[in-house]
Amino acid sequence: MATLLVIAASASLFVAASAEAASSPEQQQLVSAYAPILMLREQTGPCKTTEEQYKPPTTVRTVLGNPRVRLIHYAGGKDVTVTYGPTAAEVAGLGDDYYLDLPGDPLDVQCPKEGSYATDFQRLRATNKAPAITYAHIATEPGYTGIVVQYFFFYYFNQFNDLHEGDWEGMQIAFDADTPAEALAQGPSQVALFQHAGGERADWDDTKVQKDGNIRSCSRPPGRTPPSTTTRSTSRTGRTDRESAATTPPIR
Ligand SMILES: [Ca+2]
Repeated sequence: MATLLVIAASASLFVAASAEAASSPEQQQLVSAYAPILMLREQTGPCKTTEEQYKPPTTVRTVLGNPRVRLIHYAGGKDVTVTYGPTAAEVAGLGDDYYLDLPGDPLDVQCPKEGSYATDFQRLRATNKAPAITYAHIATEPGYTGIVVQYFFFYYFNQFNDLHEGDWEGMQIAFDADTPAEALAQGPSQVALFQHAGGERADWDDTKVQKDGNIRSCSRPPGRTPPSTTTRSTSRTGRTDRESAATTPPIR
């Protein structure tokens, strides 16, 4: 099973149709039942790197098809421009000697100058090209029982300890079930959050999953490095927190 759904993360969940979506009602229901509501630090200025400059997580179309983005092939010791505004079909299957080059230099960000990542992203938002989007994927793995619902969040730029163009964060909820209908009936068995090279996993009913009414928060183990984003993920039936060093209150 490999169904790609696209949903919008907002206070009122909206399930958007997409060319990739060929899902059953049970799959849609399962993805929607546990759809996260993200809470991110409020931004008080476009260039404040202690705040979330790249909210909300958005569509990959901020990059794919963007005529200001180049597809580069590193060949013969040189960067060679293949095309501008590459599509998903054009980048699919390429080797690691290809990469996408967004306008700007991650090591020399000159916000709010024209061409900086934050100002570019603000422009995308202002022209309705960066809507709030969560990607959802129902997955199985050969040799393993159960299914998982994965939620992926795409950010135009990563502003944290390391700086890079484009950034994926994510979470998944595991079910000891063979079908989405069974998963809906049984509920989750585990939850995992992941970012960069790290992550955290917990049984859905693990003692460190603290219940607060019908809301549950997954605590961060002592000594863990804070994640790269200021995201708090919430589902209708449970909540998992990703702490942040930022001090501004989160917004939904
Ligand atoms: Ca660049």
